Amino acid sequence: MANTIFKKIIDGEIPAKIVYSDDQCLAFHDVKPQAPTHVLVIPRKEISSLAEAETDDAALLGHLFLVANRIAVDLGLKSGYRVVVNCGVDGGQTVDHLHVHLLGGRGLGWPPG
Ligand code: DGP
Repeated sequence: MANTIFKKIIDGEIPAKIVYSDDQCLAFHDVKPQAPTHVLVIPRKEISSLAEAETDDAALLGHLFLVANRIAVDLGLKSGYRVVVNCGVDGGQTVDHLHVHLLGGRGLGWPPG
């Protein structure tokens, strides 16, 4: 798997505004926020996309979502938020390291573009 920008953040090679970290994942503010709060939750394990996740990753995937909710609570997103996983070219994925977007702080339209 390619050494992505997110792997460099995990390894501390490039800086990020980290909001949460544990032995399984890391969360940091998106450099190009699409909402007042825009955080990325990424597994430390290198999984290129949701399409590449395996059955053994089930607990890890669940953990990412629970961490996203914990961050939403910590950041005061009382009126709601959205979590998004972009997958592949049509999904708009640009970084080939699985990540969960946590977006909040404004009303979010539906359907997405
Ligand atoms: P996606 O399109 O789903 O692959 O989202 C990738 C996101 O990653 C995008 O919203 C911008 C963000 N991003 C890209 N490079 C960096 C970086 O170096 N630092 C941070 N914090 N975010 C980045």
